[in-house]
Amino acid sequence: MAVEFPFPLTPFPEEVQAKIKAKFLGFRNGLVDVGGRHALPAHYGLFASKYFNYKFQEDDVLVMTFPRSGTTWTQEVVWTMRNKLDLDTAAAVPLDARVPFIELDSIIPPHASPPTEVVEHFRRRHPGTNPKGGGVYLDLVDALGSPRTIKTHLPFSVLSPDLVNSCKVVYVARNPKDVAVSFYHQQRLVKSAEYVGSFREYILDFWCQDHLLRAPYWSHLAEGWARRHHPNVLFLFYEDMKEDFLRELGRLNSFLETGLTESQLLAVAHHASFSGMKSRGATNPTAALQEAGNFKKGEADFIRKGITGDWTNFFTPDLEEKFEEWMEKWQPTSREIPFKYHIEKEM
Ligand code: PPS
Repeated sequence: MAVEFPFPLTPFPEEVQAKIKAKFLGFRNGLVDVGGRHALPAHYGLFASKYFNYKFQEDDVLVMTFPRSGTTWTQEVVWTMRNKLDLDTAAAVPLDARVPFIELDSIIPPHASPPTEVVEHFRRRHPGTNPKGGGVYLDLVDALGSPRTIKTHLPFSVLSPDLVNSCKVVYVARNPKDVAVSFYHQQRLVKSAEYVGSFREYILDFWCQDHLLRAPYWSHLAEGWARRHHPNVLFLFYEDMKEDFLRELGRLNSFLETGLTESQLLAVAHHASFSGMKSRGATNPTAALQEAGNFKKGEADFIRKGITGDWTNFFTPDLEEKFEEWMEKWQPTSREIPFKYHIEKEM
């Protein structure tokens, strides 16, 4: 029996909605606050209970992140490791079909359409059902053969309370300054958000106010960090993966029980290198979204720079000061999580 979704969905106050709608052209209906833990487009309400009640399988692995924290990279790594380095399939099938994004139905705006092949796939499985309300991406997850690897940006609290006892979760965190820069570029790029303001406005009016898709950053991180010692959770840092990819692949190998040899891990590292992933053309991770016209032309690539410390190229001293004030507000989590903002030597 379905359990009632435990959080209120509250639209942001009118003046905040007006500010959001003026600068994020994709959020035509504004954003709703989900119990102070997460902000999503209004039509998330259609799916909240489905996600909360979704039963994961014992051999599922969920890649969970706040956006722009290394999700795509980790999806590629985990899929490749769990599929015995099947690079032929990796080359032929886009990552978003191999590792579906479970809540994408609640992000694609009601005025836009999911890629045709995703809708057709749904129609074949559910003749006569309306794909709009049915959850075409949720259905991609349902249709996936075992062992499934699944992407989510949802925090733990809005998924099944029993999640960590049902399957494994790889939680990836990245320092908030690089996330802010990367998210700024991504929110300009994706038409579902279509941010049209400056970086300055983005930081002052949206990020530091937590008036942002998926905000608050720190509550998401706090939920992941609190579960880091659970045997079914592996908490990774993007910066550690940049610093010593093989070491982190070793940790994944133990956690996922994939039993790969040293030379196989080297092959995974090669396959999931930044340059490899950026250049994979038609099979790149976001091929379907790109083909469906979901990306705005003239913006930075989805797989952009892939470095630590790019924030220093965007933050002026006064923006940094405001950002630090925002970090203070989110103590103790913002002090507890030991982020690196620069790394000596990137791989
Ligand atoms: S999303 O939109 O939330 O799914 O984005 P996400 O995949 O979490 O994060 C995107 C950032 O990760 C970088 N990236 C990588 N870094 C290192 N190595 C590899 N292989 C790699 N693949 C993606 C990507 O470039 C984004 O960071 P920025 O700083 O914007 O370059």
